[in-house]
Amino acid sequence: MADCLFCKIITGDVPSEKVFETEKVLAFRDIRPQAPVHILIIPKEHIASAQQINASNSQAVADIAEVIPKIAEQEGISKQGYRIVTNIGFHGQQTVEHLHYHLLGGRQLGWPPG
Ligand code: DGP
Repeated sequence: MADCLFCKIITGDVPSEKVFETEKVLAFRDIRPQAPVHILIIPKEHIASAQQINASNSQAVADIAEVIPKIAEQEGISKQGYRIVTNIGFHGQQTVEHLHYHLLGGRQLGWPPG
Protein backbone atom coordinates (compact mmCIF):
# COMPACT_ATOMS: atom_id res chain seq x y z
CA MET A 1 0.00 0.00 0.00
CA ALA A 2 1.49 3.29 -1.15
CA ASP A 3 0.68 5.32 1.98
CA CYS A 4 1.46 2.62 4.57
CA LEU A 5 4.51 3.27 6.79
CA PHE A 6 5.30 -0.40 7.34
CA CYS A 7 4.95 -1.18 3.60
CA LYS A 8 7.59 1.53 3.08
CA ILE A 9 9.81 -0.16 5.69
CA ILE A 10 9.41 -3.43 3.76
CA THR A 11 10.50 -1.78 0.49
CA GLY A 12 13.33 0.10 2.23
CA ASP A 13 11.87 3.52 1.40
CA VAL A 14 11.77 4.14 5.17
CA PRO A 15 14.88 2.92 7.01
CA SER A 16 14.65 0.45 9.89
CA GLU A 17 16.91 -1.74 11.98
CA LYS A 18 16.04 -5.16 10.62
CA VAL A 19 16.63 -8.16 12.87
CA PHE A 20 15.05 -11.03 10.93
CA GLU A 21 13.61 -11.55 7.47
CA THR A 22 12.01 -14.32 5.43
CA GLU A 23 10.23 -14.30 2.09
CA LYS A 24 6.95 -13.55 3.91
CA VAL A 25 7.88 -11.77 7.15
CA LEU A 26 10.02 -8.85 8.33
CA ALA A 27 11.10 -8.07 11.90
CA PHE A 28 12.70 -4.76 12.93
CA ARG A 29 13.33 -2.79 16.12
CA ASP A 30 10.55 -0.49 17.37
CA ILE A 31 11.53 3.17 17.08
CA ARG A 32 10.12 3.84 20.59
CA PRO A 33 11.21 0.78 22.58
CA GLN A 34 9.17 -0.04 25.71
CA ALA A 35 11.57 -2.78 26.86
CA PRO A 36 15.25 -3.68 26.30
CA VAL A 37 14.05 -5.91 23.46
CA HIS A 38 11.16 -4.43 21.46
CA ILE A 39 10.75 -5.79 17.97
CA LEU A 40 7.89 -5.46 15.51
CA ILE A 41 7.09 -8.50 13.38
CA ILE A 42 5.03 -7.87 10.27
CA PRO A 43 3.77 -9.77 7.23
CA LYS A 44 5.07 -8.45 3.91
CA GLU A 45 1.50 -8.73 2.65
CA HIS A 46 -0.48 -5.63 3.64
CA ILE A 47 -3.15 -6.57 6.19
CA ALA A 48 -4.57 -3.66 8.20
CA SER A 49 -4.91 -5.45 11.55
CA ALA A 50 -5.71 -8.81 13.15
CA GLN A 51 -9.38 -7.91 12.68
CA GLN A 52 -8.85 -8.42 8.93
CA ILE A 53 -7.52 -11.98 9.28
CA ASN A 54 -9.61 -14.52 7.42
CA ALA A 55 -9.30 -17.93 5.76
CA SER A 56 -7.56 -16.47 2.70
CA ASN A 57 -4.76 -14.63 4.55
CA SER A 58 -4.34 -16.46 7.88
CA GLN A 59 -1.13 -18.11 6.68
CA ALA A 60 0.50 -14.74 7.44
CA VAL A 61 -0.18 -15.34 11.15
CA ALA A 62 1.37 -18.80 10.97
CA ASP A 63 4.39 -17.36 9.17
CA ILE A 64 4.84 -14.85 11.99
CA ALA A 65 4.29 -17.47 14.70
CA GLU A 66 7.04 -19.57 13.16
CA VAL A 67 9.68 -16.81 13.34
CA ILE A 68 8.89 -15.63 16.89
CA PRO A 69 10.88 -18.38 18.70
CA LYS A 70 13.80 -17.88 16.32
CA ILE A 71 13.91 -14.14 17.02
CA ALA A 72 13.62 -14.71 20.79
CA GLU A 73 16.51 -17.16 20.57
CA GLN A 74 18.56 -14.70 18.50
CA GLU A 75 17.89 -11.91 21.03
CA GLY A 76 18.83 -14.14 23.98
CA ILE A 77 15.44 -13.92 25.73
CA SER A 78 13.91 -17.32 24.98
CA LYS A 79 14.69 -18.77 28.43
CA GLN A 80 13.55 -15.78 30.57
CA GLY A 81 10.39 -15.31 28.53
CA TYR A 82 8.81 -12.43 26.69
CA ARG A 83 5.47 -11.11 25.47
CA ILE A 84 3.77 -11.01 22.08
CA VAL A 85 0.99 -8.48 21.65
CA THR A 86 -0.95 -7.04 18.73
CA ASN A 87 -2.98 -3.87 19.17
CA ILE A 88 -6.22 -3.60 17.21
CA GLY A 89 -8.07 -0.40 16.40
CA PHE A 90 -8.78 2.63 18.55
CA HIS A 91 -9.39 0.98 21.94
CA GLY A 92 -6.43 -1.31 21.32
CA GLN A 93 -4.26 1.78 20.69
CA GLN A 94 -3.18 0.64 17.25
CA THR A 95 -1.35 3.54 15.60
CA VAL A 96 -0.01 1.90 12.42
CA GLU A 97 -2.59 0.18 10.23
CA HIS A 98 -0.43 -2.70 9.03
CA LEU A 99 -0.69 -5.90 11.08
CA HIS A 100 2.21 -6.09 13.52
CA TYR A 101 3.10 -8.14 16.55
CA HIS A 102 5.16 -6.51 19.29
CA LEU A 103 7.80 -8.80 20.79
CA LEU A 104 8.75 -7.36 24.18
CA GLY A 105 11.33 -8.74 26.56
CA GLY A 106 14.61 -8.31 28.36
CA ARG A 107 12.98 -7.21 31.64
CA GLN A 108 10.18 -8.32 33.98
CA LEU A 109 6.98 -7.14 32.32
CA GLY A 110 3.89 -5.98 34.23
CA TRP A 111 0.36 -7.36 34.05
CA PRO A 112 -2.41 -6.35 33.54
CA PRO A 113 -1.61 -3.88 30.76
CA GLY A 114 -3.00 -0.35 31.07
P1 DGP B 1 0.92 0.19 17.63
O1 DGP B 1 0.65 1.27 18.61
O2 DGP B 1 0.58 -1.20 18.19
O3 DGP B 1 0.25 0.44 16.30
O4 DGP B 1 2.48 0.16 17.41
C1 DGP B 1 3.13 0.84 16.40
C2 DGP B 1 4.57 0.87 16.78
O5 DGP B 1 5.31 1.30 15.65
C3 DGP B 1 4.94 1.83 17.91
O6 DGP B 1 5.42 1.08 19.02
C4 DGP B 1 6.04 2.72 17.35
C5 DGP B 1 6.44 2.01 16.10
N1 DGP B 1 6.83 2.89 15.01
C6 DGP B 1 6.14 3.94 14.53
N2 DGP B 1 6.79 4.49 13.48
C7 DGP B 1 7.91 3.76 13.32
C8 DGP B 1 9.01 3.84 12.39
O7 DGP B 1 9.07 4.69 11.51
N3 DGP B 1 10.00 2.93 12.54
C9 DGP B 1 9.97 1.96 13.51
N4 DGP B 1 10.99 1.12 13.55
N5 DGP B 1 8.95 1.85 14.39
C10 DGP B 1 7.95 2.74 14.28
